[in-house]
Amino acid sequence: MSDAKTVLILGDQLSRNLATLRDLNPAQDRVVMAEVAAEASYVPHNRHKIALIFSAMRHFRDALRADGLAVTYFEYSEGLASLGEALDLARKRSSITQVDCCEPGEYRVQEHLNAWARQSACTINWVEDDRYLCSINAFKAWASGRKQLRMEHFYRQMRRQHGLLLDASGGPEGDKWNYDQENRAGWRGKDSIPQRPDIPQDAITKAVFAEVETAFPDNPGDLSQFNFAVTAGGATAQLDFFIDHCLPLFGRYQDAMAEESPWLYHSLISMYLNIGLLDPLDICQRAEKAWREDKCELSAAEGFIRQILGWREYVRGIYWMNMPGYDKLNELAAHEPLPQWFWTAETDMQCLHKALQQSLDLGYAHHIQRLMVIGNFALLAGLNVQEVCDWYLAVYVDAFEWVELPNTLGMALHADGGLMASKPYAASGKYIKRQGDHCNSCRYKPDKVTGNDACPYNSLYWRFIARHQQQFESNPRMRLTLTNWQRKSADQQRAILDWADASHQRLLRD
Ligand code: FAD
Ligand code: DLZ
Repeated sequence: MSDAKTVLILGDQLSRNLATLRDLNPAQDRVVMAEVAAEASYVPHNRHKIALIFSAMRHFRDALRADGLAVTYFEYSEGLASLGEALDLARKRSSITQVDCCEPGEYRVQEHLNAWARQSACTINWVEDDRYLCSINAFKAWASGRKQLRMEHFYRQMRRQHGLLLDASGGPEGDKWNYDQENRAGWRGKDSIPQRPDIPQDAITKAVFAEVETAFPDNPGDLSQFNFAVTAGGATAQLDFFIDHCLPLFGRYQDAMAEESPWLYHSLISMYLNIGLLDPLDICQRAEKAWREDKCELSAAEGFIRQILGWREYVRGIYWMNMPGYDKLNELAAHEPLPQWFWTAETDMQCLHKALQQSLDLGYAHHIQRLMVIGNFALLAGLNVQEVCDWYLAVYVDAFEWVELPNTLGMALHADGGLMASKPYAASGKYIKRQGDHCNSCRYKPDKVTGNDACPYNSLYWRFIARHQQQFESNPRMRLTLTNWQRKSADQQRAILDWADASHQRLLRD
C-alpha cells in the first residue's frame, strides 16, 4: 500500500476533476478544507464573495464525502487564523509529512504555505492546475524571445491548439480570427434584456448568510440580493441560460452600458469559472456548438470564446510570469488617495455612480464598467495604483489576484508600462455617451469640456494626456491623441487644464 495522501483544497479549487483529487484512495487519503480569517480578511471582501465561497466550499465538502472521501473541514466559526493553522490541526489528528495542493491563484497564498511548510518540516507538493488551458510554463515558453506580447497572437495559437472555431483546413471559421469590430454597439434601448432566473438558496447558503452578516458587518455587499449558484450543477444551469438567451446578442452589446441593467447580455459566469464550478474548455465548446447549430452568429461565439480562451488565459500567464514584483509597478507614478466615495458610490457622475453602486451591492460589474468607467476614472485622476487594485480585489465576487491584477494594474491603470495593453485605455465622456445611455440622466454634459455642467471625464482626459506627453511620445498608437492636444492653442490648453485641476481637487475631496 502506498503512503496515505493529504490534499489541501483551496476556496477557488472546487472542481471534482481537480488534479489533486484524481486517483485518491478513500480508504486512506484525506482532504483538508478550511474557512480561515486570513483568507476572508486580507482585503474587505464583498459579502457576496465570502458567502459564495463558503457556501460553495461546504457544498463541495458534502459532495466529496458523498463520494466516500474523508474530509477534514473547518468552518469559519471555529476561529482558525490561517491555512497553516488548519494544516497544523490536521497534523494533530494524523501524521502528515507531505501536503498535495494544486497551484494557488495568488502568489501570497503560495508564499504563506511555503513558509508554513518550512517551519513545520513538512513538504508542499505543488501540483500543476490543469483546469487552465495554458499552463504557467507553456505561457512562459510562448512568451520567451518575443519582443512584445500581444493577446491576439496568443489567442490564435490557443484556437489552433484546442481546435476551436476552425474550418476543415485548420484556418479560422469565417476566414477571420477576430470579430471585435462587429462587437461594439452602444445601448439605445432597442432590444429586450433577458430577465435572469432567481436562484434558490438552500439551508447551507442561508446559514452562511447569517454567519457572514455577523462576522463582516462593515464589508460591502447586500446579501438580500444574492443570486449566485453554489454548486457545479447550479452553475451549469446559469451557463445554459446564458447560451440560450443571451449569447445571440452578447457580441453586439459586449461594449455597451445600460441604465436599466447591470449585466445586459453578459454571461455572469466568471465567479463560477474562477472557483472551479465550470470548466473553460467545456464552456468554449458549448459556445461553438451553439453557433454550429445556428443559435447565434459567428461573431457572438467568437467574441465570447476569445474572452475565455484568450484573455482569461493570457492574464493568468502575465501574472505568473511577472510575480513577484508586478504588484508593485506604478509606471505613471499615480499616488492620489482613493476617494472615500469609492466605498459609498456617492458621486453625481451617473455612469460612475451606477457602476460603483452595483459593484458594491452585487459584487458584479461588466467589463466596460470596470475598464472604461471606474478604471478610466482612476487612470485619469491618477489614483494610487495599489489602493485601486485592492479595491477591485475586495469588491468583485470573481476577484482573485491572478486575474484581478493584470486587468487592473495592467489593462486599466497602465501601471505596467504597456505589458498588458499597447496603449492606455484612457477615454473622454464622448466614449461613455457613445456606448450607453447613462449621460441622458446625468447632470453633466459629455460634449462640454469646461464649465460647471461639463463632464469631468473630458477635462481629466486632457490633463492626463498633457501630464504624460513625454512618456507617450514614443508610442505610435498615441500619436493622434497627442497631435490633437498639441494643436490646441496655449490659451485653450490653459483653460482646460485650469478647469481640470479644479475638478480634480473637488472630486477627490468630496
Ligand atoms: P463576460 O463578459 O460574459 O465574459 C465571459 C468570460 O470571459 C468571463 O466570465 C471571464 O471568465 C472571461 N473574461 C472576459 N474578459 C476577461 C479579462 N479581461 N480577463 C480575464 N477573463 C476575462 N475578471 C475576473 O474574472 N476577475 C477579476 O477580478 C477581474 N477584474 C477585472 C478588473 C478590471 C479593471 C477589468 C477591466 C476587468 C476585470 N476582469 C476580471 C475581467 C472581466 O471584466 C470579467 O471577467 C467579466 O466582467 C466578468 O463578467 P462576465 O462573467 O459576465 O463576463
Ligand atoms: C477568497 C477566499 C475567501 C474569502 N475565503 C477563503 C477561505 O476561507 N479558505 C480558502 O481556502 N480560500 C478562501 N478564499 C480564496 C483564497 O483567498 C485565495 O484566493 C485562493 O486560495 C487562491 O488560490
